[in-house]
Amino acid sequence: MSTILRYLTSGESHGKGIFVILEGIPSGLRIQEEYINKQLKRRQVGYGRGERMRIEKDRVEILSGVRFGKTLGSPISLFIPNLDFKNWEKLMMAKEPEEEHSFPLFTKPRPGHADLVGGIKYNFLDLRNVLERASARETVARVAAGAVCRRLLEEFGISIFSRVIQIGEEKDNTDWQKALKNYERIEASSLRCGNEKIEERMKELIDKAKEKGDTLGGVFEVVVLGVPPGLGSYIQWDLKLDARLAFAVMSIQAIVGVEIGMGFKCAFCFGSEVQDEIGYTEGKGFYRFTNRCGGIEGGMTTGEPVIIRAAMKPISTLARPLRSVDILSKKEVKAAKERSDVCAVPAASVIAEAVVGVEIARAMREKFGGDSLEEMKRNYNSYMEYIREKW
Ligand code: EPS
Repeated sequence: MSTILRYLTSGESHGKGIFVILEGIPSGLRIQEEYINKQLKRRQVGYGRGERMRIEKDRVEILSGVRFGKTLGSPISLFIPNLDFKNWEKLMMAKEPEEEHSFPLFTKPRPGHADLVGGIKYNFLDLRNVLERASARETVARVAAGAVCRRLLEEFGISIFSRVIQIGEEKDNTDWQKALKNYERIEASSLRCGNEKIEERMKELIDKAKEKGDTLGGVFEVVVLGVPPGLGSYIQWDLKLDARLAFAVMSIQAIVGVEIGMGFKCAFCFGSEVQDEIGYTEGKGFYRFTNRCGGIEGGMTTGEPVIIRAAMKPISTLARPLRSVDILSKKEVKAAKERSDVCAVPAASVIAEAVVGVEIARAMREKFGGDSLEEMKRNYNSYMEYIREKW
């Protein structure tokens, strides 16, 4: 995978804040804090979110890489303060405490969380040192970086959408084309669900899980429109765009499966039911009769919409905790009970939009290069013209 566009995040869940350095955005791209904030806000909403979201009002500060509203081509650093830090200062300060102060150790690892293995690996008896960084609070940074990439993609007519298609057993079978026609509803829905009745049933499921002290996962779908053909490549394993998208989405906390297009269903169908037949008309050029492959063939975009779905497992912090073992006493205990969300699938779908945006932006930068946006556009336009004229 090329490093033409990359980002690094840092920050602990209850530390001072979350940081990201994004490198590889060409110069001359208009970007404002408000644009990023809009995306940060979309990540914060969602039925089933816990108390923390009432405390945080995520707002970004652009620290570098932008001057007079336009990118400089230099690394862009973004900072999002944790408003909850003021309640955690004593527990999360960077400097050594001046006087002895005692604080409770986190010693009861939660099954499914990074707590236990993280403690073993990094040699911590206070598992807070693990959970602070393993926490999905980190995803605020990905959404911030993704927002800048989304802004870049807009310049090329590329847009990214997402919706929730399943919570627990409750499914929305509407196909994406129909669902996108009603995208305002999805944006306004606290579950990012396009269907009011299904949404109600999903909410009931979440309420039931909450009553039982349990949590719920689900499935979301991300759609990318406007991608040119030929992003990614078949020539080397780590250049394949489907693999890169899967990696990016899988890296989001609690994601356990990713599929592209028909995905797993392909395994149960005949080839004739899976492949997308090719057509050609003068003027329009080559096209597909269907888009079962989800816009990617041979690790490259076909020019059709890119369709990605991912499964999120139920959050591992349970109000009615599961069995665990205290790492100090080695005695059986109930796992630690932290304040947490019951369901965060809608937030995960917005985070997935962001990481998909980064991958598509990177693939665009690989294909069209350019140190300035103008140069990148020139290269893009000449490629599109070549396709129109020759293909
Ligand atoms: C999280 C636990 C909760 C979530 C958090 C992710 O935080 P807290 O422990 O402070 O209640 O709210 O998500 C966010 C803070 C966020 O911004 O999404 C976890 O353990 O992963």
